[in-house]
Amino acid sequence: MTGIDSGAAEPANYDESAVRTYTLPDVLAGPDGQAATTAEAWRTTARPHQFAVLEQHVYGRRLPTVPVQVVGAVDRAATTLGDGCRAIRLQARLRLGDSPQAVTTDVLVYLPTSGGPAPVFLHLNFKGNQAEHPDPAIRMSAAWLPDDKRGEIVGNRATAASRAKDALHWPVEKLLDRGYGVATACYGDVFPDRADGRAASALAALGRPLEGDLPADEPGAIATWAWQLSRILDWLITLPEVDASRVIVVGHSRNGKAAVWAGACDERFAMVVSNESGCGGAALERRNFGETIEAITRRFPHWFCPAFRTYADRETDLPVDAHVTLAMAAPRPLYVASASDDRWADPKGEFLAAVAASPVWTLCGREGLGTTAWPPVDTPVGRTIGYHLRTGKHDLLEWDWLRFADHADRTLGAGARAGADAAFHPVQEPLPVPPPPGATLLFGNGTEPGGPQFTALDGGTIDWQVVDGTLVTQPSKGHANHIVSVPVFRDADIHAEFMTAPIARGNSGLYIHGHYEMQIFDSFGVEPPTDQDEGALYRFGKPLVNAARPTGEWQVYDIRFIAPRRGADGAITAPGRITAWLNGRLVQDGIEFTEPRSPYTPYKHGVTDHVRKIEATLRKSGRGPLFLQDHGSPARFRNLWIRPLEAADAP
Ligand code: GTR
Repeated sequence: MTGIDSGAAEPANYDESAVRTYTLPDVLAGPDGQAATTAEAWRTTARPHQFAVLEQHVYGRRLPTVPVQVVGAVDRAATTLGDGCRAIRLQARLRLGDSPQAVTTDVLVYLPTSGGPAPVFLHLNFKGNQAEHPDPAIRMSAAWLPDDKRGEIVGNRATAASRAKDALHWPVEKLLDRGYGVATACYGDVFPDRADGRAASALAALGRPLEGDLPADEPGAIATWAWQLSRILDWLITLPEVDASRVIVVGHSRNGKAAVWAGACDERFAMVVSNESGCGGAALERRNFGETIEAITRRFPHWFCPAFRTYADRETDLPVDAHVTLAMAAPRPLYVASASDDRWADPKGEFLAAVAASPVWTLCGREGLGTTAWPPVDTPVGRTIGYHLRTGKHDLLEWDWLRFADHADRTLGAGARAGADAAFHPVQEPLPVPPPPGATLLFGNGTEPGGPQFTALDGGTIDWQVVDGTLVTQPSKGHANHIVSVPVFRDADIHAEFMTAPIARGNSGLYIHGHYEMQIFDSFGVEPPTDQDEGALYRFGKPLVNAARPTGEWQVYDIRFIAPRRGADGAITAPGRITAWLNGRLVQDGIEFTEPRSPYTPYKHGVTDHVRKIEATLRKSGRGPLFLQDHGSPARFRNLWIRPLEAADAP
């Protein structure tokens, strides 16, 4: 799905050094030009003002709500998709409005069969629902579609040859497996994507002017597609299986422009995803890189409001820019995705718009993108705004979707993998990070009056040395000279700063409760990292990304540890869960675990009476200490602290 016409044949500037210097309009400015300084002022004054400017100069006026009715009955069936994935499939034809000219749109939905109401990803497609998935029961689209040369769309209608042709771009089974529902409809249902498409569009039934000189702020196709997304939402949120507070709007390319505008017009969308929406979407217009206002309004005169065209070759006069469009999503989660070869969409301009939108999130008390450095390829970054630059061309692929799901897991606490710790976003720089209130310091820099809050495995004094304010592992032959914290805890946030040594591959680890090891290992540059590399929950889960730094550099773990719960008979009744950040990157996202798997636990090696006592306490109370592992390498530690999550464990 490279869109219908990638624009690659058009001449464009692709020279970064030829990008003009520019000043962006102040996204926080209200009607009097004064910047909002509170979240309240943003909401009540600056946002409505900036929204109106976007309506007036880019997308046209927001289209009105109309009643939505299901035509006939909803076709509902339990089905089995690829990989034996079970799903509920819904197909419904929705009539948008009650005028005789009202258009209809055909919506296809798959919902997971387990769990409560599901969060749902909604996107518009380019070739009809039947192109989106191999399920033979999907109804053929009746929409007007641009002909293609592959015989899939002939005479402006989809043919059977189009079935499943876009399935690579919609990983339904993978998303269902992650606990998300998915919904789609064809953009052609409400506005045929051609210069004279207006007359046959939904705008006729909405009483809009169809030809001649249109008002400067008259909405076009993008506004109409955004309106279609909202009307589908009207229906989706009536379904008991849909979590109405967690519908995520996604769009690719021109449909990405529609998705960001839908998110701006309709704050019921819980999260907004722009996939390579480029010019007129997420990319800054002021950067003359790739597609321009001149090119887009000449090739697609029907997409924007007429006023937008007047900014061709004078982008710097536009009173807004793409950062303002993106900021309309605030304070909700936003995700901006680019692709490295998609120069026409200006990947860097998409990133910079997300950077420039971030102050709105800050004002609203959330962190925006959290970085100003354009990340390397295939390295997702961000906080409430997420961003990635996928390797490859203009496209929407499974990898992109799974990153959107990661972002939704994290920011909305949605999906099967999200837990109560979705909001765990520890500060990891600059180092050292001081212990927060309520934390117990186990070792700071060696000057603490009580000394390190650790004992040797026999309960006696540790033989690990304090050198230059760091606690240095004293390796032993049997790799069992671990040390164990005096304080015990059940659920806790654990912070550890460490440096690996160039011996025995820097092997060490944080053994939580002596059973679950967050790995410390020289894994810098290892791709792909395994469940034995740094960032792994040893033998349970590899890290989501390799965030390891080289040996000799300080690194930092922040771990939210939720201990497994056990019944009276000792059997696990609820799994444990870990969310962990390593060096500013999320490496474990609510991973669940049950019985310990490591053969190296201190309950098996170097067992002493003291260790046996610890094990007995753990069995009885669910509370245990933190062990620092000796694995033959003189790893260094500093600034180790634990913040119990339960009042009973508070210092
Ligand atoms: C291109 C257009 C882009 C983008 C793309 C698509 O021709 O110039 O703005 O929208 O189409 O939709 O694939």
